[in-house]
Amino acid sequence: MLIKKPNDIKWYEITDKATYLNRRAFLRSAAMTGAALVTGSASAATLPIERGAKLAGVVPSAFSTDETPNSYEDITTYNNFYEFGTGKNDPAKNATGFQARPWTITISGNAEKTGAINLDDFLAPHTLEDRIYRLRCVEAWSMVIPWVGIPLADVIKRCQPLSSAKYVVFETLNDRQRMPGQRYSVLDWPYIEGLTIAEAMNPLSILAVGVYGEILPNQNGAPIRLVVPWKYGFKSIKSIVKIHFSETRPKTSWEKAAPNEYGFYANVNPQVDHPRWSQARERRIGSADANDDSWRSIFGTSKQDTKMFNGYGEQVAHLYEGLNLRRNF
Ligand SMILES: Nc1nc2c(c(=O)[nH]1)N[C@H]1C(S)=C(S)[C@@H](COP(=O)(O)O)O[C@H]1N2
Ligand SMILES: [Mo]
Repeated sequence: MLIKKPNDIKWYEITDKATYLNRRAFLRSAAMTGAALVTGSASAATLPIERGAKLAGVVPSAFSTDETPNSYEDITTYNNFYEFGTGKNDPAKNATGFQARPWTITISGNAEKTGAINLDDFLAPHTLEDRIYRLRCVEAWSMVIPWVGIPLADVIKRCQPLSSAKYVVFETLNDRQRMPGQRYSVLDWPYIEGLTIAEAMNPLSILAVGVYGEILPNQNGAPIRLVVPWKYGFKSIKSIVKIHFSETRPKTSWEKAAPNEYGFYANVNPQVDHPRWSQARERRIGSADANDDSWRSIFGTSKQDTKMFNGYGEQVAHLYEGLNLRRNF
């Protein structure tokens, strides 16, 4: 075959973003005209590349922090999204052509309302809120991100979980054509995460569909991702296609990969170190020492203290009363 389908393009064949986008645009227009060769340049500039469309009707939230948010640049170029590569800049480069619409979410398990629903219908009953949250990655860096999202509790209530539902399980899209990082067995795909029902119902838990008032960039988990700001970033699963109500606790992706390093709870806790590094401090991306990987910076005092529950203890500490947080890490 002369023309490869877009799906056949491997991300490791991509030399740079512009070439990739041009090729995608070209292939798409070729496909639309029945694979006839289209001359001229199908302009990459016509694609929504750098920034998304503005979201309408977004209201502020009292849960937002007044700390200065990171730049759009920081938030969209320093990412963890292994479905698009393991380097921090890989998702920004490799997710540009990802088509996040149309999108279907399937709700299953122990609930009254289950089934497949398209994203627009899923979101329709909800009011979008600005939620400026701290994000603390287990790798000891942090950011402040102005998300736009909906309270997860409202979604849960609409599903009417049965009393037998103890956990909510989330799954990322499983498609190695569209998510080329899934061709590498760095994790047991699809990416899976979970919360207890009480955690999911906490008012801080949101499903985010935007950043800085605009639709979620692909590298941040388009079109919809979880955000649980008191837990390490890996709990905040991206590009969700399944929400499942379960009686039993799921084995999450990072738990499966390294059970002694990444627990189910993954609450931010400066007193419980990762087996391979301290969690006492964090490096705020964009700050003076953020890109200083020197020994002095890593072990020195220039970094800021990490707070218990990432500073959200007032809202969430009660969820863990009586739980040994060292054992249930
Ligand atoms: N599906 C999926 N979700 C994911 C990840 C991933 O690799 N795949 N990485 C997690 C990690 S480790 C972090 S820190 C956050 C990063 O979110 P951000 O890139 O939007 O800042 O996404 C989380 N959600
Ligand atoms: Mo992370």
